[in-house]
Amino acid sequence: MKLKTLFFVLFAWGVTVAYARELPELFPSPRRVHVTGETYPLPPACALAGVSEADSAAVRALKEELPFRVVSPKEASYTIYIGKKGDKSIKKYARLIPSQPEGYYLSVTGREIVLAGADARGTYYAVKTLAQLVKNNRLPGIEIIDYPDIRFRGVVEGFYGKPWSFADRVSQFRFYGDAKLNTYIYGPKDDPYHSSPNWRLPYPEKEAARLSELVRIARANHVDFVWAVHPGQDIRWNDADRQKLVEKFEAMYRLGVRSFAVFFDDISGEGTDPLRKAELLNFLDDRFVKTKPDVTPLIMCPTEYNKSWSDPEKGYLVTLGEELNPSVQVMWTGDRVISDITRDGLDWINPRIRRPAYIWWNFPVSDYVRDHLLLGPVYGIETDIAPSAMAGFVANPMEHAEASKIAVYGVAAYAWNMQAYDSLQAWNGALRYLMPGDADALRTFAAHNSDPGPNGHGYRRDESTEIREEAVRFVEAYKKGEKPDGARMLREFKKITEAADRLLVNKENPALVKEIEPWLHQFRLLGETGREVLAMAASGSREEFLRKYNHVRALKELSFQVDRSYNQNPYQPGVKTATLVLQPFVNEVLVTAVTRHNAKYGDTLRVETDYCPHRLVSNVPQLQYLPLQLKNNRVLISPLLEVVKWQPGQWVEIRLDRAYPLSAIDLNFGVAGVSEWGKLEVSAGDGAWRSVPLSAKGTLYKAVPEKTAVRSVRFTHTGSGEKQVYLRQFVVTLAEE
Ligand code: LOG
Repeated sequence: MKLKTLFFVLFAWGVTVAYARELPELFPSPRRVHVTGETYPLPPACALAGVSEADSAAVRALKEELPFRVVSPKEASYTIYIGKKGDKSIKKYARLIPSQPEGYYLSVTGREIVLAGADARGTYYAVKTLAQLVKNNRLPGIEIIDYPDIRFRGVVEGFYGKPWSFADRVSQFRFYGDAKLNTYIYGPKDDPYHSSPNWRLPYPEKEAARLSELVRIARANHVDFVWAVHPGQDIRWNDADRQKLVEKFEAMYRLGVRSFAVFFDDISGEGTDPLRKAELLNFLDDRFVKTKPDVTPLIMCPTEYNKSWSDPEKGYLVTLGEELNPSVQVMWTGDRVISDITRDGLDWINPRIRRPAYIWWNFPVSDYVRDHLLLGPVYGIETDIAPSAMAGFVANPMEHAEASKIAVYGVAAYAWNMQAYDSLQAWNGALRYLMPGDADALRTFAAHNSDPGPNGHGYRRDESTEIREEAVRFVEAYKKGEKPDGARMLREFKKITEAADRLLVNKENPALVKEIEPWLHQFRLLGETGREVLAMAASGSREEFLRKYNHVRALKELSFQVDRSYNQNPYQPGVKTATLVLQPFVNEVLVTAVTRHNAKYGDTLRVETDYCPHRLVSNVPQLQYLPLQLKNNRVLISPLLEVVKWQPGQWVEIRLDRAYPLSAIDLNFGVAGVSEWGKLEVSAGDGAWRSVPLSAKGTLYKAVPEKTAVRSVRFTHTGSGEKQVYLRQFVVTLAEE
């Protein structure tokens, strides 16, 4: 039997179960593994064959991760062969190397280690896998054949809000190296030199130097640093702007960048034109990308970057598909802005753009729900999609870089080996990777901080899954007047306080602790509050109840203070935790307990739950599910950063829980001329509407209604044709009564 055939017969056995248990967990899961059952001590001295030719990052990683002494071949009884297909050092093994880019063959025996890549990156990944195999200073006898499903895997730093810091990015690149992620797309919306109008200017010297340093560090971890420009909001389709783009790309090239992207998301006006866009991109592709042999294929993000925003009649995507050079990659977020990635979804988009979509997955990005953390497992990305149906897969993270690694870890596992993807396994792996010593505490925290709460995108996640049914059961029984056993809920709330305390003093991952600290304080208070409301429900005496009641009020006040003190961004300020299951649980038990107590003792204790009694009603699809915020006497719609497409006759209304006198209504749709196509009206709730005049200052509009009480405020598009606006501000201020 030929060596190769023998090898595949061996592989057919798969992982020998008995030894698999001994094997350290490999991440991402290799495609084929055969363990021999032997284990060997790490060689103290060995010869290195192939170092001079092999990829330098791979050799460096090998020396860093495995502590051994290099000796001459004559002295050595052990040899490490390292190299890529075509190299002399690994010639003997060439036939075993998979043909896929970035693939590798790895073997460990009592005499040698072979690290043979399909290319330089493959060699590097072989080393990364080898490092994971070390356990108690021993290595297993093993053979691995491995390669990725998806060609470009990684992260697009494409969110609104505070861009990641230099240190954040350095830490990410090291992590991507470990996770076999090869792509980082730089596109933070709040970098002025990325977007309009300053995309035309070069970076100031200091920032340029930092970016250059980042590019170098990315490369050392085999990560392509893709620099993206976002010129669409003010681009003019003329030669001057074309040249400005080329100049900017040239400047970035001089800083070391070898991969480029052009984003046209979240823009309106001229820049949306697909034909002009294709012309410009082809120009950049022909004149810049293709003239430089070391630059990778150009990536673009269209304006209609998801199915729900695409207008088949106007043929935007089809035009791009037909006109764009075939080598240009086209990004896509799925059926919606924030959405699952499905086989059907790809079957829809790929024929239109005439190429496999490059997935921009909007998870765990939280720029539309900044008061929440999205730390749950990665799911909703289908594993039966043909890998060739996706040109790339990048995740858009939270502005919390370290915390985003939980989700990025899942994406790495998925994109490398979709068939082997196991959502919970990847999640647990991520928690251990981030905090080996406190993984269980981090798990408790993450399990209750995963749903974004109601939001304009209608995107929701599971949360508190392990305790959810128990919470429902308890509340139902308690409301019916039974005395349900609260032991499990009590245990969970204790676990929450313990987890918060441990994480607050954790020293393993200070970056993570710093990012989540406000939420840890909130989480700790939730644990305490949960225990105390359960005590109220179980309380036998009036005195004890009152004591617990007063404590809960104090805890609620403290929680309110955390919410008002930290994370005060102008969009969704504050700090929310466990809002899907546990906060509603606490509130329901509290309300029921107090109501019952009042009835029994004739007391008039009040309960404050922090929910907003007012409602937003709208027939503008993008606004329908936006939550309202209540800030002192101001009721406001959570601002949106995307372009809102508003059709004639469509309206948005803030409906108060009762009629109030108002002191002001403030609107900002990011455009002037609003009163020419829209009208603002108020109603006392009797069905009769009266118009309120608006006074303008730039794009800011203000109305001061007469002092009669108002129940509803609505703005209607009364003009003709679709309007494209930004919902920057819609605030109703209640007057003192
Ligand atoms: C933006 C993105 C933002 C994300 C989530 C794309 C292509 N663009 O609605 O910058 O982080 O949604 O809010 C987007 O997704 N617009």
